[in-house]
Amino acid sequence: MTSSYTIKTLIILLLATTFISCAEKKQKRVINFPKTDLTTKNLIPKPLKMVSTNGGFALDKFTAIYTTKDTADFEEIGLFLAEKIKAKTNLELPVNIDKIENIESIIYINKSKNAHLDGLEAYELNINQDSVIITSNTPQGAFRAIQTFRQLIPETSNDTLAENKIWTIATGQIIDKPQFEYRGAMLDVSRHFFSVKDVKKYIDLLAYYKYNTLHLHLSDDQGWRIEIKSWPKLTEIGGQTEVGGESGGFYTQEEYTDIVNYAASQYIMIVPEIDMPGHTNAASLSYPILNGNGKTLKPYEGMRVGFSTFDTRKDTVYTLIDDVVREIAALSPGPYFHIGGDESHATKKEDYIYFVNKVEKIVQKHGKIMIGWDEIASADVDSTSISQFWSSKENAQKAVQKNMKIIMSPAKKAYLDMKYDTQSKHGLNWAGLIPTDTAYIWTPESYEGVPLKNILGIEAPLWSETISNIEELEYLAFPRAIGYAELSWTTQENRDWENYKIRLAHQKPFLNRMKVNFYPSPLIDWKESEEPYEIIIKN
Ligand code: TNX
Repeated sequence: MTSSYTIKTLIILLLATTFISCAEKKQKRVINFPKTDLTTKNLIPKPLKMVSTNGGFALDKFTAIYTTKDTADFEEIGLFLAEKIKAKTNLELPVNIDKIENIESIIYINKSKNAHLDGLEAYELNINQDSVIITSNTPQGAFRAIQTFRQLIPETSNDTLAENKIWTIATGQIIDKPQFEYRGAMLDVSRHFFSVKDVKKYIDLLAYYKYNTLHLHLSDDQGWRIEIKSWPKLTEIGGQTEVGGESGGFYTQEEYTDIVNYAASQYIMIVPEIDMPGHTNAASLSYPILNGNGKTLKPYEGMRVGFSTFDTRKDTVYTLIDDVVREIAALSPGPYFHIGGDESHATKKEDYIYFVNKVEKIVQKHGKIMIGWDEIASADVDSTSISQFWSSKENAQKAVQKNMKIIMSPAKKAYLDMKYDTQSKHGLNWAGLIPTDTAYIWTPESYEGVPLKNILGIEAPLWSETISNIEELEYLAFPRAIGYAELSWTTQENRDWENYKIRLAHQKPFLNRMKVNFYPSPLIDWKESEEPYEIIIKN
């Protein structure tokens, strides 16, 4: 036990005695809860360990939130929780307010070395009769714990007393940490552009299910989506098109930074991707000197891939890439820069290898770790670079031989843009149909012979050829993205489709409240809000 742990324990005890004595002065009320069971709550992703103590914690207007104050992060997490509690229950809970008259229970977000677990995102949640104690050594862990707590708050209160509504939280202990350190979703903002507002909503939903990464596919044949100050035509020309001839669009550097900061406030990192040397029609249209396929350039608003390439033997190409990586890297605090590298069918093999080798050095020069689609493993890449497995088992094996880490995104299982079934309103089917159960029932830990030790995590890509607004995005992403959250957080022994299916069914009230246009998969017996607990209050 560290000394800071002891001090914090004392603070808690002090708070506890103070609020109990306040409560005594104003006549302590007694609440009789029915028997609860924390272990059967509909949490996604399912936590590592749960113990039920069968009692109740009353979340109501007499609850206050306290946090460790020596670091601003924890206080912000407390404010985030207060905001989410307000949105769900309309309760306005004070955060770190000294005056604690009328307080009967506390939620304490405590920065401390966890007694049971370590790891960047590990946390412990202890729910007692009068206190909820969240413990983590990091703000990441505390933030993930808050998501668990949000999910434990019932959608409806007991309505026996309209004056003092109580949301009963089952008591017990949760000890939790993720299986994989990289838990991502990818959004293609190139084939169709999505506004900052849409991206923020997606971030809110991903954060609720403990994702920690959003990869943005910022360039492709159909559009270049991020302002590059040193090469302005990339957006002035390359940003004006999208699939189907609609209007295109791009993020200014300020808007991109706004997305990065918004994501960071929910402990989500943005991984920027500039796809090259193929998928570069929009870039070459903006600066024709980059073009390497020898054909006349035209704006491209179709869906076919594999026809474009940079001229890998021109210095100007690398000058541009150096500037692009430099400008984007400076705006992206995360460790990664994604260079695409997929489906470069118009690039000769030796040119492709030459290109990837050179670009890897540029990415490293700007202080980032390179990620690329699985094809990059055919170049002489470093073991520190990361391969994203989407289709080729052979490429995945090459990455393993090079001792690279791999992000698992196999198209047949993890592509959010595949149709659910033949009736699906949006989506493609080249990798097969992916109904909600197929998306969940696979084992990333041992998929296609990739050893667990090489797996950095899982990412679910959402390509946007067939979707152009947030409703369509939500239709393809939900509910499947919820399953990928569990696959990447929860260990294999704690996963089970029959059990998951029930927990998923109970996500409907949340998805409705968030106005998510999810696909109501017929495989799921979707549930409305549960009946609130019958509780008896004696004053
Ligand atoms: C393949 S996956 C692609 C994308 C398409 C997607 C459509 C990958 C690395 N390349 O360019 O948008 O299929 O599902």
